Amino acid sequence: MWDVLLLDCNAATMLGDAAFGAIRDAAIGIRDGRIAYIGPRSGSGPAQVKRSLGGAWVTPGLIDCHTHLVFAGNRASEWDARRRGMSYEEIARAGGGILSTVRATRAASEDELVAQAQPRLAALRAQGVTTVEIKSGYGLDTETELRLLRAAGRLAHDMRVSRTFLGAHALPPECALDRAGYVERVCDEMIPAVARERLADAVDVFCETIAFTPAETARIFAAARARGLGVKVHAEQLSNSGAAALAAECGALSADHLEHLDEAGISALAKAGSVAVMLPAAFYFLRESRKPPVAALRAAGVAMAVATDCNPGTSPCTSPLLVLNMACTLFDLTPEEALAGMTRNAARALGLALETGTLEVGKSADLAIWNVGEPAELAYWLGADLLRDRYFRGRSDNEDQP
Ligand code: DI6
Ligand code: FE
Repeated sequence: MWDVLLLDCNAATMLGDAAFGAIRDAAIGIRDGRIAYIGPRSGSGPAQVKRSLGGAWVTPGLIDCHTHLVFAGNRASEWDARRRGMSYEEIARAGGGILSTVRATRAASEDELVAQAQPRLAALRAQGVTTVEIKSGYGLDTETELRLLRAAGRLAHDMRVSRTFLGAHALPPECALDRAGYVERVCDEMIPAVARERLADAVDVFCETIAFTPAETARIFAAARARGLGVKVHAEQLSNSGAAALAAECGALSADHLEHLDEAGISALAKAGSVAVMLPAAFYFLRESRKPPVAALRAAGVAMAVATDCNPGTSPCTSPLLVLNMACTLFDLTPEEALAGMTRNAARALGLALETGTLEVGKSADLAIWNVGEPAELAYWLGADLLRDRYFRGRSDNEDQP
């Protein structure tokens, strides 16, 4: 006997040979928060509650596997300066950019950080997100970095939150003349504290000419590995530094951005099984022109994920559905690749592939239910309100409904 049986629906399981792993006229049985049955209606059994979905499509709950959702303030004025001709690098070198958000974030309490992040998280939820990754990186000192991760942990209501420590996001102003000293603090003070208090699952580094070098990145990855934390990297966004290959060799869960990724980087990701995370909203917002090598990644069999990169500087985006469209329109993914990038492959990028990301018996019943005629419409409409319901661990957002 199942707790809930969903009927009159089509399921995009994101598994198997059919496009989107589709099962038409499907039934989904849920027991103890997990998927207990997914298949044709004819194979389903008794349940305490039956819900008819009126022909809607059910997909895995969306997974936004790369965000910087917790921060204070915003950078609308900086965006305006860029619009008038200043570059992101120029703003960063002039002490703006990430460091202006760091100033606002250091001045904010944990409660304020939670309160400011909540509407952004609500926007993701309203578009079917059931798992979100949240990075620190706007504190750049031990106390504020830990505060950001604690605030992120408090957002885990009706939503799975995977936390990533990104202390190596920028050099803090007080360490401007002591790069080595800051990297040492990240490795010897911050990562041990994060691991001790179990405040993050992984460690990320912004490896870029305006941030950290490959040698510094390697050192930080070694410290993360030594504490049993996963690694991921912001790589080849504005230039090619070989960071994706470096991360792959450390067994990275993912390498993210990748506009300037080269052949060596592609083979390294393929060999390691690391996920390539596409962030088209940042590409759009920075008016970049160089696209990530999607065709070569596809040919090499590298799994691709897609995420919002929600952050105040380069991607103030809280719309995963818009990002699905951008992945197709700007980066040439197919609608099916884009959706796999926000479900199955995004779960892999977070090390959560056994728990969520596909509609499969045994996985958490994390579902998004959509008012669309075909799943490709999820990547097609711009700004439409498509979500009918969402289940997290078997619980509907409209739990009162019959
Ligand atoms: N890459 C990005 O796109 C963001 N961080 C990063 O490492 C930008 C963050 C910001 O500008 O606030
Ligand atoms: Fe980012």
